[in-house]
Amino acid sequence: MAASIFDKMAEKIEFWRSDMSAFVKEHGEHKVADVTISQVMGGLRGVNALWCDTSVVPKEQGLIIRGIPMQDLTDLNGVQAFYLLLTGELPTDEEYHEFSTALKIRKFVPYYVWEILKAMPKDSHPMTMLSTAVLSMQKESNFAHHYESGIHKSEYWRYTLEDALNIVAKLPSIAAAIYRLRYNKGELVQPDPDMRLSEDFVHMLGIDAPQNEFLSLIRLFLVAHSDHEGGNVSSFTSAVVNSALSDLYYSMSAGFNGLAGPLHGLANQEALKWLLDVMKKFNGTPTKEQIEIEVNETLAAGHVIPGYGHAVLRVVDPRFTAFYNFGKLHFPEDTVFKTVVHTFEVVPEILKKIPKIQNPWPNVDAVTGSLLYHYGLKEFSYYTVMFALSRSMGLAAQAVMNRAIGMPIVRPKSVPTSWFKSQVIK
Ligand code: HAX
Repeated sequence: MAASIFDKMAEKIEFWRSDMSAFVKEHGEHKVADVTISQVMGGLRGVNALWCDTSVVPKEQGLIIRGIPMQDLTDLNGVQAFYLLLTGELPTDEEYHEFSTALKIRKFVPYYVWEILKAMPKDSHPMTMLSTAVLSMQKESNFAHHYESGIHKSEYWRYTLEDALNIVAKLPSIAAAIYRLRYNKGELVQPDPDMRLSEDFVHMLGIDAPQNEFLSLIRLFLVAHSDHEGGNVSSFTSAVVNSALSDLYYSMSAGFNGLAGPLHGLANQEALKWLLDVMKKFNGTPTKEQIEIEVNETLAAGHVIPGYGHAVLRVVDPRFTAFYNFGKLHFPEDTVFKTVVHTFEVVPEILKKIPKIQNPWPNVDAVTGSLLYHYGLKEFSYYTVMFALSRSMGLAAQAVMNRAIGMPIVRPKSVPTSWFKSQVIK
Protein backbone atom coordinates (compact mmCIF):
# COMPACT_ATOMS: atom_id res chain seq x y z
CA MET A 1 0.00 0.00 0.00
CA ALA A 2 1.21 3.53 -0.82
CA ALA A 3 2.20 5.87 2.00
CA SER A 4 -0.57 8.34 2.88
CA ILE A 5 -0.02 11.92 1.83
CA PHE A 6 0.62 12.73 5.50
CA ASP A 7 3.38 10.12 5.79
CA LYS A 8 4.87 11.20 2.48
CA MET A 9 4.90 14.84 3.54
CA ALA A 10 6.30 14.01 6.99
CA GLU A 11 9.29 12.36 5.34
CA LYS A 12 9.83 15.21 2.89
CA ILE A 13 9.37 17.88 5.51
CA GLU A 14 11.95 16.36 7.80
CA PHE A 15 14.50 16.77 5.01
CA TRP A 16 13.33 20.23 3.86
CA ARG A 17 13.40 21.53 7.41
CA SER A 18 16.88 20.35 8.26
CA ASP A 19 18.24 21.39 4.86
CA MET A 20 16.79 24.90 5.15
CA SER A 21 17.81 25.36 8.76
CA ALA A 22 21.41 24.27 8.07
CA PHE A 23 21.55 26.53 5.01
CA VAL A 24 20.27 29.60 6.87
CA LYS A 25 22.58 28.87 9.78
CA GLU A 26 25.58 28.79 7.50
CA HIS A 27 24.68 31.49 4.98
CA GLY A 28 22.02 33.59 6.71
CA GLU A 29 24.04 36.81 6.45
CA HIS A 30 24.74 36.44 2.73
CA LYS A 31 23.28 39.40 0.81
CA VAL A 32 20.89 38.47 -2.04
CA ALA A 33 19.19 41.75 -3.06
CA ASP A 34 19.60 45.51 -3.30
CA VAL A 35 16.46 47.63 -3.35
CA THR A 36 16.09 51.00 -5.04
CA ILE A 37 13.59 53.71 -4.22
CA SER A 38 11.92 53.08 -7.62
CA GLN A 39 11.43 49.43 -6.67
CA VAL A 40 9.92 50.36 -3.32
CA MET A 41 7.53 52.76 -5.03
CA GLY A 42 6.97 50.28 -7.89
CA GLY A 43 5.37 47.32 -6.14
CA LEU A 44 8.75 45.75 -5.18
CA ARG A 45 9.10 44.48 -8.75
CA GLY A 46 12.22 42.34 -9.23
CA VAL A 47 13.23 42.23 -5.56
CA ASN A 48 14.25 38.69 -4.57
CA ALA A 49 12.74 38.86 -1.11
CA LEU A 50 10.41 35.87 -0.90
CA TRP A 51 10.96 32.14 -0.59
CA CYS A 52 8.80 29.72 -2.59
CA ASP A 53 9.71 26.18 -3.69
CA THR A 54 6.41 25.08 -5.25
CA SER A 55 7.08 26.85 -8.57
CA VAL A 56 9.32 29.40 -10.26
CA VAL A 57 8.67 31.83 -13.11
CA PRO A 58 11.92 32.73 -14.88
CA LYS A 59 11.16 35.83 -16.93
CA GLU A 60 12.33 34.28 -20.22
CA GLN A 61 10.71 30.92 -19.63
CA GLY A 62 7.51 31.14 -17.61
CA LEU A 63 5.94 28.70 -15.20
CA ILE A 64 7.96 25.73 -13.91
CA ILE A 65 6.21 23.65 -11.25
CA ARG A 66 8.59 21.74 -8.98
CA GLY A 67 11.20 21.61 -11.76
CA ILE A 68 8.78 20.67 -14.58
CA PRO A 69 8.14 23.35 -17.26
CA MET A 70 4.55 24.21 -18.12
CA GLN A 71 4.82 22.71 -21.60
CA ASP A 72 5.52 19.29 -20.04
CA LEU A 73 2.58 19.54 -17.64
CA THR A 74 -0.24 19.78 -20.16
CA ASP A 75 -1.23 16.10 -19.84
CA LEU A 76 -1.55 16.14 -16.05
CA ASN A 77 -4.85 16.33 -14.24
CA GLY A 78 -5.68 18.43 -11.17
CA VAL A 79 -5.04 15.63 -8.67
CA GLN A 80 -1.55 14.99 -10.08
CA ALA A 81 -0.78 18.72 -10.14
CA PHE A 82 -1.80 19.12 -6.50
CA TYR A 83 0.31 16.13 -5.47
CA LEU A 84 3.27 17.55 -7.39
CA LEU A 85 2.87 20.97 -5.76
CA LEU A 86 2.72 19.46 -2.29
CA THR A 87 5.39 16.79 -2.45
CA GLY A 88 7.67 17.89 -5.30
CA GLU A 89 7.08 14.57 -7.11
CA LEU A 90 4.56 13.12 -9.52
CA PRO A 91 2.62 10.34 -7.82
CA THR A 92 3.11 6.66 -8.62
CA ASP A 93 -0.10 4.84 -9.57
CA GLU A 94 -0.54 3.70 -5.98
CA GLU A 95 0.16 7.12 -4.54
CA TYR A 96 -2.23 8.63 -7.06
CA HIS A 97 -4.98 6.27 -6.00
CA GLU A 98 -4.39 6.96 -2.31
CA PHE A 99 -4.28 10.73 -2.77
CA SER A 100 -7.29 10.79 -5.07
CA THR A 101 -9.26 8.81 -2.48
CA ALA A 102 -8.16 11.22 0.27
CA LEU A 103 -9.71 14.04 -1.77
CA LYS A 104 -12.85 12.13 -2.75
CA ILE A 105 -13.78 11.38 0.86
CA ARG A 106 -13.54 15.08 1.70
CA LYS A 107 -15.67 16.46 -1.12
CA PHE A 108 -19.02 16.89 0.65
CA VAL A 109 -19.77 20.49 1.61
CA PRO A 110 -21.49 21.56 4.88
CA TYR A 111 -25.19 22.34 4.18
CA TYR A 112 -24.92 25.89 5.57
CA VAL A 113 -22.67 26.94 2.69
CA TRP A 114 -25.61 26.45 0.28
CA GLU A 115 -27.88 28.52 2.54
CA ILE A 116 -25.32 31.33 2.69
CA LEU A 117 -24.82 31.33 -1.09
CA LYS A 118 -28.57 31.29 -1.71
CA ALA A 119 -29.06 34.22 0.68
CA MET A 120 -26.54 36.43 -1.13
CA PRO A 121 -27.78 39.22 -3.43
CA LYS A 122 -28.57 37.83 -6.88
CA ASP A 123 -26.12 40.23 -8.50
CA SER A 124 -23.16 39.35 -6.22
CA HIS A 125 -19.96 38.79 -8.15
CA PRO A 126 -19.20 35.04 -8.32
CA MET A 127 -15.79 35.71 -6.75
CA THR A 128 -17.51 37.36 -3.76
CA MET A 129 -19.65 34.25 -3.46
CA LEU A 130 -16.60 31.98 -3.62
CA SER A 131 -14.60 33.93 -1.08
CA THR A 132 -17.62 34.09 1.26
CA ALA A 133 -18.24 30.35 0.91
CA VAL A 134 -14.64 29.53 1.88
CA LEU A 135 -14.66 31.98 4.78
CA SER A 136 -18.00 30.65 6.04
CA MET A 137 -16.39 27.22 6.53
CA GLN A 138 -13.65 28.61 8.78
CA LYS A 139 -15.23 27.01 11.83
CA GLU A 140 -14.34 23.61 10.28
CA SER A 141 -10.61 24.42 10.38
CA ASN A 142 -8.58 21.56 11.75
CA PHE A 143 -5.64 23.88 12.25
CA ALA A 144 -7.69 26.38 14.28
CA HIS A 145 -9.11 23.63 16.53
CA HIS A 146 -5.76 21.99 17.13
CA TYR A 147 -4.03 25.32 17.65
CA GLU A 148 -6.53 26.09 20.38
CA SER A 149 -5.82 22.75 22.03
CA GLY A 150 -2.12 23.64 22.17
CA ILE A 151 -0.34 21.54 19.54
CA HIS A 152 3.42 21.91 19.12
CA LYS A 153 4.46 24.28 16.32
CA SER A 154 6.38 21.50 14.56
CA GLU A 155 2.98 19.93 13.85
CA TYR A 156 1.32 23.02 12.34
CA TRP A 157 1.91 21.77 8.81
CA ARG A 158 -0.08 18.58 9.48
CA TYR A 159 -3.30 20.42 10.32
CA THR A 160 -2.72 22.96 7.56
CA LEU A 161 -2.48 20.00 5.18
CA GLU A 162 -5.73 18.64 6.60
CA ASP A 163 -7.38 22.02 5.88
CA ALA A 164 -5.76 22.09 2.43
CA LEU A 165 -7.22 18.72 1.44
CA ASN A 166 -10.61 19.65 2.82
CA ILE A 167 -10.82 22.97 0.99
CA VAL A 168 -9.43 21.77 -2.34
CA ALA A 169 -11.74 18.74 -2.29
CA LYS A 170 -14.83 20.86 -1.60
CA LEU A 171 -14.18 23.69 -4.04
CA PRO A 172 -15.42 21.92 -7.22
CA SER A 173 -18.88 21.50 -5.62
CA ILE A 174 -18.87 25.07 -4.36
CA ALA A 175 -17.67 26.53 -7.67
CA ALA A 176 -20.22 24.51 -9.66
CA ALA A 177 -23.00 25.55 -7.27
CA ILE A 178 -22.04 29.20 -7.68
CA TYR A 179 -22.39 28.80 -11.44
CA ARG A 180 -25.82 27.20 -11.20
CA LEU A 181 -27.16 29.59 -8.55
CA ARG A 182 -25.77 32.81 -9.96
CA TYR A 183 -26.90 32.20 -13.54
CA ASN A 184 -30.22 30.42 -12.82
CA LYS A 185 -29.18 27.05 -14.20
CA GLY A 186 -31.66 25.07 -12.09
CA GLU A 187 -31.15 22.67 -9.20
CA LEU A 188 -27.65 22.04 -7.86
CA VAL A 189 -26.04 18.81 -9.08
CA GLN A 190 -24.81 16.52 -6.32
CA PRO A 191 -21.13 15.48 -6.39
CA ASP A 192 -20.40 11.94 -7.52
CA PRO A 193 -18.40 10.19 -4.78
CA ASP A 194 -16.40 8.23 -7.37
CA MET A 195 -15.38 11.06 -9.68
CA ARG A 196 -12.06 12.91 -9.62
CA LEU A 197 -11.83 16.70 -9.18
CA SER A 198 -12.08 17.87 -12.80
CA GLU A 199 -14.51 15.15 -13.87
CA ASP A 200 -16.83 15.91 -11.00
CA PHE A 201 -16.61 19.66 -11.57
CA VAL A 202 -17.65 19.21 -15.23
CA HIS A 203 -20.47 16.90 -14.16
CA MET A 204 -21.75 19.39 -11.56
CA LEU A 205 -21.51 22.42 -13.87
CA GLY A 206 -23.95 20.69 -16.21
CA ILE A 207 -22.66 22.37 -19.39
CA ASP A 208 -23.95 20.85 -22.60
CA ALA A 209 -20.58 20.46 -24.34
CA PRO A 210 -18.68 17.52 -25.88
CA GLN A 211 -17.68 15.99 -22.56
CA ASN A 212 -14.21 14.69 -23.46
CA GLU A 213 -13.03 17.91 -25.09
CA PHE A 214 -14.50 20.12 -22.38
CA LEU A 215 -13.00 17.88 -19.71
CA SER A 216 -9.56 18.16 -21.37
CA LEU A 217 -9.90 21.94 -21.30
CA ILE A 218 -10.90 21.94 -17.63
CA ARG A 219 -7.97 19.67 -16.79
CA LEU A 220 -5.59 22.03 -18.54
CA PHE A 221 -7.25 24.96 -16.81
CA LEU A 222 -6.75 23.33 -13.39
CA VAL A 223 -3.08 22.59 -13.98
CA ALA A 224 -2.07 25.82 -15.73
CA HIS A 225 -3.46 28.23 -13.13
CA SER A 226 -2.47 26.22 -10.05
CA ASP A 227 0.65 28.18 -9.04
CA HIS A 228 2.83 31.05 -10.26
CA GLU A 229 5.53 31.36 -7.58
CA GLY A 230 5.00 33.31 -4.35
CA GLY A 231 4.97 37.01 -5.22
CA ASN A 232 1.75 37.34 -7.25
CA VAL A 233 -1.12 39.08 -5.46
CA SER A 234 -3.19 36.00 -4.59
CA SER A 235 -0.24 33.91 -3.35
CA PHE A 236 1.46 36.69 -1.47
CA THR A 237 -1.78 37.89 0.16
CA SER A 238 -2.66 34.39 1.21
CA ALA A 239 0.84 33.78 2.60
CA VAL A 240 0.84 37.03 4.57
CA VAL A 241 -2.53 36.25 6.16
CA ASN A 242 -1.48 32.66 6.86
CA SER A 243 1.75 33.86 8.46
CA ALA A 244 -0.25 35.35 11.34
CA LEU A 245 -1.37 31.72 11.93
CA SER A 246 -4.79 32.61 10.59
CA ASP A 247 -5.89 29.24 9.20
CA LEU A 248 -6.13 28.34 5.52
CA TYR A 249 -9.85 29.22 5.31
CA TYR A 250 -9.02 32.80 6.25
CA SER A 251 -5.93 32.98 4.09
CA MET A 252 -7.38 31.33 1.01
CA SER A 253 -10.44 33.56 1.11
CA ALA A 254 -8.07 36.56 1.32
CA GLY A 255 -6.00 35.26 -1.61
CA PHE A 256 -9.18 34.89 -3.68
CA ASN A 257 -10.09 38.51 -2.92
CA GLY A 258 -6.78 39.52 -4.51
CA LEU A 259 -7.35 37.22 -7.46
CA ALA A 260 -10.64 39.04 -8.07
CA GLY A 261 -8.80 42.20 -9.17
CA PRO A 262 -8.78 43.16 -12.89
CA LEU A 263 -4.98 43.38 -12.99
CA HIS A 264 -4.77 39.78 -11.71
CA GLY A 265 -7.26 36.91 -12.12
CA LEU A 266 -10.19 39.02 -13.27
CA ALA A 267 -8.19 39.80 -16.42
CA ASN A 268 -9.63 36.66 -18.07
CA GLN A 269 -13.14 38.08 -17.73
CA GLU A 270 -11.92 41.49 -18.90
CA ALA A 271 -10.07 40.04 -21.88
CA LEU A 272 -13.10 38.18 -23.20
CA LYS A 273 -15.31 41.21 -22.62
CA TRP A 274 -12.85 43.31 -24.64
CA LEU A 275 -12.84 40.77 -27.50
CA LEU A 276 -16.63 40.52 -27.60
CA ASP A 277 -17.01 44.31 -27.54
CA VAL A 278 -14.67 44.60 -30.52
CA MET A 279 -16.57 41.85 -32.35
CA LYS A 280 -19.86 43.57 -31.64
CA LYS A 281 -18.55 46.89 -32.88
CA PHE A 282 -17.26 45.42 -36.15
CA ASN A 283 -20.06 42.92 -36.60
CA GLY A 284 -18.10 39.65 -36.44
CA THR A 285 -14.45 38.66 -36.43
CA PRO A 286 -12.59 41.97 -36.82
CA THR A 287 -9.74 42.42 -39.29
CA LYS A 288 -6.26 43.17 -37.98
CA GLU A 289 -6.70 46.82 -39.03
CA GLN A 290 -9.92 47.06 -37.01
CA ILE A 291 -8.23 45.49 -33.99
CA GLU A 292 -5.42 48.01 -34.31
CA ILE A 293 -7.96 50.87 -34.20
CA GLU A 294 -9.58 49.38 -31.10
CA VAL A 295 -6.26 48.81 -29.30
CA ASN A 296 -5.25 52.41 -29.92
CA GLU A 297 -8.62 53.65 -28.66
CA THR A 298 -8.34 51.52 -25.51
CA LEU A 299 -4.86 52.87 -24.80
CA ALA A 300 -5.91 56.46 -25.56
CA ALA A 301 -8.75 56.10 -23.04
CA GLY A 302 -6.10 55.30 -20.40
CA HIS A 303 -7.05 51.62 -20.09
CA VAL A 304 -4.88 48.52 -20.25
CA ILE A 305 -5.22 45.83 -22.93
CA PRO A 306 -6.41 42.95 -20.77
CA GLY A 307 -4.49 39.70 -21.15
CA TYR A 308 -1.28 41.44 -22.27
CA GLY A 309 1.77 42.33 -20.19
CA HIS A 310 3.17 40.76 -17.05
CA ALA A 311 5.00 41.84 -13.92
CA VAL A 312 7.60 39.06 -14.27
CA LEU A 313 7.41 37.47 -17.74
CA ARG A 314 9.23 38.93 -20.73
CA VAL A 315 8.10 36.31 -23.29
CA VAL A 316 4.79 34.84 -24.46
CA ASP A 317 3.35 33.13 -21.39
CA PRO A 318 3.71 29.34 -21.95
CA ARG A 319 0.29 28.98 -20.35
CA PHE A 320 -1.09 31.19 -23.15
CA THR A 321 0.66 28.93 -25.67
CA ALA A 322 -0.86 25.79 -24.15
CA PHE A 323 -4.40 27.18 -24.36
CA TYR A 324 -3.77 28.74 -27.77
CA ASN A 325 -2.66 25.35 -29.11
CA PHE A 326 -5.80 23.82 -27.63
CA GLY A 327 -7.95 26.29 -29.59
CA LYS A 328 -5.93 25.76 -32.78
CA LEU A 329 -6.38 22.01 -32.45
CA HIS A 330 -10.07 21.86 -31.63
CA PHE A 331 -11.78 24.90 -33.22
CA PRO A 332 -9.44 27.12 -35.27
CA GLU A 333 -12.43 28.58 -37.17
CA ASP A 334 -14.42 29.67 -34.08
CA THR A 335 -15.12 33.40 -34.51
CA VAL A 336 -14.09 34.43 -30.98
CA PHE A 337 -10.96 32.29 -31.10
CA LYS A 338 -10.07 33.81 -34.48
CA THR A 339 -10.36 37.22 -32.85
CA VAL A 340 -7.87 36.02 -30.21
CA VAL A 341 -5.53 34.96 -33.02
CA HIS A 342 -5.79 38.30 -34.81
CA THR A 343 -5.36 40.20 -31.56
CA PHE A 344 -2.21 38.19 -30.80
CA GLU A 345 -0.86 39.16 -34.22
CA VAL A 346 -1.54 42.86 -33.61
CA VAL A 347 -1.20 43.81 -29.93
CA PRO A 348 2.47 42.94 -29.20
CA GLU A 349 3.62 45.06 -32.14
CA ILE A 350 1.71 48.07 -30.78
CA LEU A 351 2.75 47.58 -27.16
CA LYS A 352 6.41 47.15 -28.15
CA LYS A 353 6.36 50.76 -29.34
CA ILE A 354 5.35 52.06 -25.89
CA PRO A 355 8.62 52.32 -23.95
CA LYS A 356 7.13 52.13 -20.45
CA ILE A 357 5.54 48.70 -21.14
CA GLN A 358 8.01 46.03 -20.03
CA ASN A 359 6.30 43.06 -21.63
CA PRO A 360 4.19 43.33 -24.80
CA TRP A 361 3.31 39.63 -24.91
CA PRO A 362 0.08 37.85 -24.01
CA ASN A 363 -0.40 36.23 -20.61
CA VAL A 364 -2.68 33.29 -19.86
CA ASP A 365 -5.78 35.49 -19.56
CA ALA A 366 -5.68 36.61 -23.22
CA VAL A 367 -7.10 33.33 -24.47
CA THR A 368 -8.82 31.22 -21.81
CA GLY A 369 -12.17 33.05 -21.98
CA SER A 370 -12.53 32.36 -25.71
CA LEU A 371 -12.17 28.61 -25.10
CA LEU A 372 -14.73 28.48 -22.30
CA TYR A 373 -17.06 30.62 -24.41
CA HIS A 374 -16.77 28.15 -27.28
CA TYR A 375 -18.07 25.34 -25.09
CA GLY A 376 -21.10 27.36 -24.00
CA LEU A 377 -19.75 28.68 -20.72
CA LYS A 378 -20.63 32.22 -21.75
CA GLU A 379 -21.09 33.90 -18.39
CA PHE A 380 -17.68 35.51 -18.29
CA SER A 381 -18.02 37.03 -14.83
CA TYR A 382 -17.65 33.40 -13.72
CA TYR A 383 -14.23 32.75 -15.25
CA THR A 384 -12.14 33.93 -12.31
CA VAL A 385 -13.91 31.37 -10.09
CA MET A 386 -12.37 28.67 -12.29
CA PHE A 387 -8.99 30.34 -11.97
CA ALA A 388 -9.48 30.27 -8.18
CA LEU A 389 -10.48 26.61 -8.22
CA SER A 390 -7.08 25.89 -9.70
CA ARG A 391 -5.07 28.47 -7.73
CA SER A 392 -6.42 27.00 -4.46
CA MET A 393 -3.92 24.15 -4.95
CA GLY A 394 -0.92 26.47 -5.11
CA LEU A 395 -2.13 28.58 -2.18
CA ALA A 396 -2.67 25.42 -0.15
CA ALA A 397 0.70 23.87 -1.04
CA GLN A 398 2.55 27.11 -0.28
CA ALA A 399 0.83 27.38 3.11
CA VAL A 400 1.79 23.80 4.01
CA MET A 401 5.41 24.53 3.00
CA ASN A 402 5.49 27.76 5.02
CA ARG A 403 4.13 26.04 8.12
CA ALA A 404 6.50 23.11 7.55
CA ILE A 405 9.65 25.18 7.68
CA GLY A 406 8.27 27.43 10.43
CA MET A 407 8.13 30.64 8.38
CA PRO A 408 7.53 33.48 10.85
CA ILE A 409 4.93 36.23 10.60
CA VAL A 410 5.57 38.48 7.57
CA ARG A 411 6.45 41.96 8.71
CA PRO A 412 8.65 44.11 6.48
CA LYS A 413 9.51 47.59 7.73
CA SER A 414 7.79 50.62 6.24
CA VAL A 415 9.35 54.07 6.37
CA PRO A 416 7.99 57.54 5.52
CA THR A 417 8.93 59.82 2.60
CA SER A 418 11.17 61.81 4.93
CA TRP A 419 13.28 58.70 5.60
CA PHE A 420 13.78 58.02 1.88
CA LYS A 421 14.72 61.67 1.34
CA SER A 422 17.13 61.54 4.24
CA GLN A 423 18.96 58.69 2.49
CA VAL A 424 19.77 60.77 -0.59
CA ILE A 425 19.68 64.42 0.48
CA LYS A 426 22.65 64.86 2.78
N1 HAX B 1 -1.93 47.59 -21.70
C1 HAX B 1 -1.64 48.89 -21.49
N2 HAX B 1 -0.71 49.34 -20.64
C2 HAX B 1 0.04 48.41 -20.03
C3 HAX B 1 -0.14 47.04 -20.23
C4 HAX B 1 -1.19 46.63 -21.09
N3 HAX B 1 -1.50 45.36 -21.29
N4 HAX B 1 0.76 46.36 -19.48
C5 HAX B 1 1.49 47.29 -18.82
N5 HAX B 1 1.03 48.52 -19.15
C6 HAX B 1 1.47 49.80 -18.58
C7 HAX B 1 1.22 49.77 -17.08
O1 HAX B 1 -0.16 50.08 -16.79
C8 HAX B 1 2.19 50.83 -16.59
O2 HAX B 1 1.64 52.10 -16.88
P1 HAX B 1 1.79 53.31 -15.83
O3 HAX B 1 3.27 53.44 -15.58
O4 HAX B 1 1.19 54.46 -16.53
O5 HAX B 1 1.05 52.90 -14.61
C9 HAX B 1 3.38 50.60 -17.51
O6 HAX B 1 2.86 49.95 -18.68
C10 HAX B 1 4.47 49.76 -16.94
O7 HAX B 1 3.93 48.51 -16.57
P2 HAX B 1 4.83 47.20 -16.56
O8 HAX B 1 6.03 47.48 -15.71
O9 HAX B 1 5.05 46.73 -17.96
O10 HAX B 1 3.87 46.15 -15.89
P3 HAX B 1 3.49 46.00 -14.35
O11 HAX B 1 4.42 45.01 -13.76
O12 HAX B 1 3.35 47.29 -13.66
O13 HAX B 1 2.02 45.37 -14.45
C11 HAX B 1 0.33 43.97 -15.29
C12 HAX B 1 1.81 44.08 -14.91
C13 HAX B 1 0.01 42.52 -15.59
C14 HAX B 1 -0.54 44.44 -14.12
C15 HAX B 1 0.07 44.84 -16.55
O14 HAX B 1 0.84 44.34 -17.63
C16 HAX B 1 -1.39 44.90 -16.95
O15 HAX B 1 -2.13 45.71 -16.38
N6 HAX B 1 -1.84 44.03 -17.91
C17 HAX B 1 -3.22 43.97 -18.28
C18 HAX B 1 -4.02 43.22 -17.22
C19 HAX B 1 -3.68 41.75 -17.22
O16 HAX B 1 -3.65 41.09 -18.26
N7 HAX B 1 -3.48 41.17 -16.02
C20 HAX B 1 -3.22 39.75 -15.85
C21 HAX B 1 -1.75 39.44 -15.58
C22 HAX B 1 -1.52 37.95 -15.35
C23 HAX B 1 -2.18 37.52 -14.12
O17 HAX B 1 -1.84 37.89 -13.00
N8 HAX B 1 -3.20 36.73 -14.25
O18 HAX B 1 -3.93 36.44 -13.19
